[in-house]
Amino acid sequence: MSFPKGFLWGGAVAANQCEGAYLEDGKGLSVPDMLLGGTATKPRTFLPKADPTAFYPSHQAIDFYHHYKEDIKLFAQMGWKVFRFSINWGRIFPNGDDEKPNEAGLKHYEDVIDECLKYGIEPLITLSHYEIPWNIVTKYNGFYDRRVIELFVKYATTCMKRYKDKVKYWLTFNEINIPLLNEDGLGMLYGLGIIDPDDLHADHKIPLGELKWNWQTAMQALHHEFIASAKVVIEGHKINPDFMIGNMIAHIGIYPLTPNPNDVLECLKVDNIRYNFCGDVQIRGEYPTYIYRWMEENHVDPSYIKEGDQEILKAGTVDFHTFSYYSSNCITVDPEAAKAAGSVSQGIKNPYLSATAWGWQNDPVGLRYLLNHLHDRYPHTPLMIVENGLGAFDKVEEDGSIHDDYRIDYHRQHIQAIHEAILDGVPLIGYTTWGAIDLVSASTGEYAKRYGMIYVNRHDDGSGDFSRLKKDSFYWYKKVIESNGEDLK
Ligand code: BGP
Repeated sequence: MSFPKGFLWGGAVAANQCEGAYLEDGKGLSVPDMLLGGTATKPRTFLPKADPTAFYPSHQAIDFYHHYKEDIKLFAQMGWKVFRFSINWGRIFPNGDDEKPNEAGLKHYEDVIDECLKYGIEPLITLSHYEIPWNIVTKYNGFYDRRVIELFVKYATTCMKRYKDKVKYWLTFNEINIPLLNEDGLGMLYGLGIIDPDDLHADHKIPLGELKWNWQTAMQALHHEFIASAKVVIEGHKINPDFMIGNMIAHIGIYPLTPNPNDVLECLKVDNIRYNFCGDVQIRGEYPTYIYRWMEENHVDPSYIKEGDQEILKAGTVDFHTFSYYSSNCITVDPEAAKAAGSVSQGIKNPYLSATAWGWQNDPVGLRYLLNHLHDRYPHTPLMIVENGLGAFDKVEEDGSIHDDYRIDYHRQHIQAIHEAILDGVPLIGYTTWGAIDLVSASTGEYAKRYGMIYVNRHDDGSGDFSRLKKDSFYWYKKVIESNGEDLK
């Protein structure tokens, strides 16, 4: 048995990481526009007031805004069946709460969609990929404020009505669980639009009142995103009953560091809170029982759950479940053992795996495990991997070739693992590689961490003419798609 007929092969990007043109055609500022670039060892920094003299890689990104025709043509050459991209909320409603949408923004995405359709590429649109309008952050404290639910629903349904005959696949919030797993708190800002009060400068005060960055704040805002997402599912199906509307979860595989039953139990708890909770709400349509004890232990008062919310969650369950997967790490209750094992990005090192320069451990077997786990948990929900890729430094040879065999190996191993999961009986409908074209990294804000199968000549010192080059992985992925996953050589 091979990959199913009609399997959705393709690639994924996010508007804020590729478009650039950050103030063009009426677009308003959004969260990533306020973040300076970092490096593998120096995190991205947040400036609550944009500094005109500083270099923000995402302001130009790879200038996809003006290169989309050329780029989609390259995607078509690879044989893509689907292209996942996000609409930047601030291009449609520059302040997030404007009365009328910005026609130039709507028209721009319509052109991008038409360009995909011209080549028979199915658009898969993420409605919110860390692109909350800045005005929503400063005026409302992001999704902490219940009024933002309706603002998001208005934005989402405006897009859905406009593109209803052209776009079938939609995702509401990218990596909705990100506030639950980012220890540095960036997930609060990216995912929920809430600024750390410590980051507030005197000249940019926000009426935060007593609001703090804590679980109470995060869980309330997250609840509002659940309601917003469910409402968009309900309204979306009225706009076009054939829409497939999905959720999106960030999955990092986790294992107990040792067979100590306490490590195993801790791993289960972490898995539930960080990774299962959001999917359980969005797929089963209700809060899982385990969350109530955790909320109590973490001083979360659920009084933000209002009458009628349960019904909305039940009626607004998603049609398919999508997720990102890059790496895995370990969990232990023993701080000494953790120290001895060493740490990697967002967790404890697994001695059986190797890691990239950014500390992301490569674990294809973990992907097969996860696919089986998700299918067991949600047996009636189709699954799709909408992000998987390798961030690496690439070298351009004198003749313009780029030999990224490490990236080919990464994707080969993961596609093999996916194939095994399909043989295990997992109903997977598609796979979009992350990046597919180089772009600005979400966590570090740099160009140097490249994911693409298409190279973009643009660098962290602001140099580069944005020209595109095909990497070896470009030709490899084309073969994979042509053979529907048979030819992985
Ligand atoms: C996911 C995000 C993407 C993307 C990717 C890679 O969390 O949804 O936007 O960027 O991770 O992460 P990074 O760019 O930090 O390497």
